[in-house]
Amino acid sequence: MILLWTLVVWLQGLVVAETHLYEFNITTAADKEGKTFISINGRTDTLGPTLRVKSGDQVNLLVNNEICEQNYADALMQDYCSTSIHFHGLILGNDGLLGALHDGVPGVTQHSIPSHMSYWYNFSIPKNVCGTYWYHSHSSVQYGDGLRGLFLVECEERDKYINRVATRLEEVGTTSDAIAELPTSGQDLKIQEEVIAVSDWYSKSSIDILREVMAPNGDPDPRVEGSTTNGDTGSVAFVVDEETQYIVFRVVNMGMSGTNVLHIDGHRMCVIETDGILAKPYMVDTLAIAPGQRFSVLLKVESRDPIKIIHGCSKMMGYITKTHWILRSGQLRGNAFTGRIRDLPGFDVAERYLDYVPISGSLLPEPAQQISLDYDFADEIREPFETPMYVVNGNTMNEYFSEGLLILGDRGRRDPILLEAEQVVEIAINSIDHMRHPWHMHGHTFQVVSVGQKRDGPLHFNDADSPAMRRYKQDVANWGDRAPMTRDTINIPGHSYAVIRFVANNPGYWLLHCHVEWHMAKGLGVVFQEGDLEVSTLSIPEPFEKGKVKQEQEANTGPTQTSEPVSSGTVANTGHAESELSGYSSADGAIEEESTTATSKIRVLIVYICIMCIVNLCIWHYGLRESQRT
Ligand SMILES: *[C@@H]1O[C@H](CO)[C@@H](O)[C@H](O)[C@H]1NC(C)=O
Ligand SMILES: *[C@@H]1O[C@H](CO)[C@@H](O)[C@H](O)[C@H]1NC(C)=O
Ligand SMILES: [Cu+2]
Repeated sequence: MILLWTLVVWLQGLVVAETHLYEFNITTAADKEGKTFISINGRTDTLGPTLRVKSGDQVNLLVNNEICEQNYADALMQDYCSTSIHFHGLILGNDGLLGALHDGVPGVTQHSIPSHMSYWYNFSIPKNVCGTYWYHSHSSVQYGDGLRGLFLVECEERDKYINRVATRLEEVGTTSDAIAELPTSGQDLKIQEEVIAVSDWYSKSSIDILREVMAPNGDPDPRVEGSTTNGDTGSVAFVVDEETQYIVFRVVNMGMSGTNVLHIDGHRMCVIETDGILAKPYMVDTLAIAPGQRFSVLLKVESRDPIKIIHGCSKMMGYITKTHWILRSGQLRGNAFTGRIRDLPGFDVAERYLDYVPISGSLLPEPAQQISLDYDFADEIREPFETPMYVVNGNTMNEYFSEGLLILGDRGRRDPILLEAEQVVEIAINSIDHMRHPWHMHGHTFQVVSVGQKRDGPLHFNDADSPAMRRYKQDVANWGDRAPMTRDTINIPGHSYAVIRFVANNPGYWLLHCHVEWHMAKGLGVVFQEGDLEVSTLSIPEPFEKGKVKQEQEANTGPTQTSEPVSSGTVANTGHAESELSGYSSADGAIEEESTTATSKIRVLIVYICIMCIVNLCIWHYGLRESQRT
């Protein structure tokens, strides 16, 4: 019987795994104000279609690069014309191909996709990956111009967890911060899912701003002039179904710079996810999201009246302030918030690394390798664009990149920083600079062991008596065997540090970089080498000419069927975001082509036959026992 059960479970696994075939036609377009931006599949805003999949699914994404119609002589524009896609936060398994080959970093893991060429990103989502991710170009400053979108991975475990947290909130209310003693299963509650993807906004296109940033005396921090929410520069409304009791918001900062802040008037938010990792429920009044970061928060809808969502997007001095709305059908917006973002209850842009801890796991053991990285804006470094650059331990990120590919053994001017394979590695990222920077790690989520406060200074592991070292030691002792906050992007205060810890068990070449697009262009990051890599040219997917692929595609694609996202159990995905200006609708339908392939249909058929056989077997088995009894 156990054998049969395992078989059924295994077969169910097969049935659920779906193949998603996506195609991105990437072009340039002009918006209403005449600003040039990058459009995916003809969209009219700077947010691409949402890709929504399940853990274990296969994703086959065809990218067609039609960004530039002509050839350009200048280096910045040439760089801007070719492209690549990075799947931010997705730690892909090494199934057939090395997971690193899908990381989408030109010069490191792939050749960039030239004008009028195409490229396949084919990979499967590992079973243990579930949560809120996004995709974006890793070429030039294209993501700010629109080459970005949500990548949402669903799974039953997450839905059940959200339901359990909501059930607990029904019992204990939302006043205490930490919510403990979750029930083993949840009640029947109506939970609606919505997305809040925020970004800063500029009146010029990113490539025009980049020209100014890379000028001989270019400012690395161009002035933020506005913000967008779900691609919209105005106020957004989330329409709540009549019976909805809770909303789970997936919050993503897809911006080029600047922390965003959210506060829901008269309500507290319950944080349950940090960058794809389920977190122990923790109530906050105000949420801060650094560029690249994601959170899921659960909101108990306490009022049937219109509810304000107050949104601040930081600029050099202060915040761009917007009011969005949670409305019942037919309700109108009220008066916008007129106060100051800094005065919101619980306002704090520092990482709450002591509060947002994962639901399981423990502090990784003492590291075998410790690395300190000091970063600063270096006025004297002027290559290769004759402009001041950022340096990390004296090098700019561009120096690690290769004319060929690191993953094929080609080398840049600096060798990548070696990580000890299979060992626990600890990295202190030190801001010598006075500004706050959001750092993102490719290929790993990490434990945030310690984060300094402003002016704690750098952490050097050989300097036993610095303020940073004292805080770090205290934090390590405090964790004991509890797991620290785990994520892939972290905000580091000026004149301070963060210490991250992970196991170097994912072979590849991985970037660790500031996620401010302008700072990345100015070299703020490093490249790690992890493991011994033997990748042959044969296993590297190559960009190719489009004409040739079309026939292939027709041959491989079975009957096309647009699959509606299956609403899974307790969390209904209704996607009601509606907007004042451009009628934004949740982008699930925007994907042009999503189909199960013919082969997977055959597989489903086989599985169906198998299940019927098993059912028959069970009936026969049961019948036999019954007849023996009588
Ligand atoms: C990716 O998948 C598509 C079809 O789904 C196939 O035509 C193509 O050859 C695959 N490419 C790579 C590099 O795996
Ligand atoms: C992309 O462009 C090709 C060629 O124009 C077209 O056949 C295809 O349907 C387009 N795909 C999408 C998703 O818009
Ligand atoms: Cu990234």
